[in-house]
Amino acid sequence: MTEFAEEQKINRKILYWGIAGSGKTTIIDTLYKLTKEQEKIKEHSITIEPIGDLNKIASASGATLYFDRGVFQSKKQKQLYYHIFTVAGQNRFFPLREKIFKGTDGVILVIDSQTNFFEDNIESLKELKSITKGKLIKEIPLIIMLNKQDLKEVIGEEDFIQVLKNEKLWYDTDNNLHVWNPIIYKTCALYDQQKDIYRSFFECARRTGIYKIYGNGKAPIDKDFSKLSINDDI
Ligand SMILES: Nc1nc2c(ncn2[C@@H]2O[C@H](COP(=O)(O)OP(=O)(O)O)[C@@H](O)[C@H]2O)c(=O)[nH]1
Ligand SMILES: [Mg+2]
Repeated sequence: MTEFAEEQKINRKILYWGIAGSGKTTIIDTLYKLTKEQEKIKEHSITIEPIGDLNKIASASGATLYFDRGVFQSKKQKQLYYHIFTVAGQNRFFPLREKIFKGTDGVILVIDSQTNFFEDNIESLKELKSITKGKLIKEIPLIIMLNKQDLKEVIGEEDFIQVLKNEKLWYDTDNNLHVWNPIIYKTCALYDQQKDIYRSFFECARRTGIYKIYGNGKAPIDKDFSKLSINDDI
């Protein structure tokens, strides 16, 4: 019986990637609180709930040591679980990031929007690109959070689209992958001022579902699925 139930489980892995201090741990803390409390966020009803507590391994300074991990269950499809990880952003943790990346179905890139971190963010994106070996967007949906938008001197959406274009992660309208261009959210992760924390997770989760169900693990391009609501699936 238990075994049967086990077999039915669908697991999806979503990874928050970005430089140290960009806000990844804060984001999953806020996501955890929002989904635990099941508050209504503007137009959204929450479709996941946390299972157990978050696992966070931090150094004395509060920086993530190794990674953070949380498990969330879909409320509509009880057999569907999201395993959410964050990486430790410091350079020395590169081998660990490579390991944690394995099996990832969707990536949320967390940008520290403060202008003085512009180059560091690009380096982090380049590292992600090298680990994913050409699979970003094509096989692994990518969502961008321009985080810390509550601060002054922050980069805007257009600045980051240019970065994505330079990295060949932004398709023109004549390419049928363009519907899967990364969605860019301007976020704040701090719980009391949170902005688009659930929404950015939701869109990544939705895209991982669409890639699996309609694209056989790839971005479906024969039909425009990008606006398709798979609310029932997440
Ligand atoms: N002002 C502001 N601070 C943030 C935001 N997100 C995270 N922080 C702060 O940035 C610092 C680093 O955040 P943390 O989540 O530990 O970053 P991580 O290394 O990516 O996990 C902490 O002091 C957070 O409170 C945000 O959206 N706005
Ligand atoms: Mg952290």
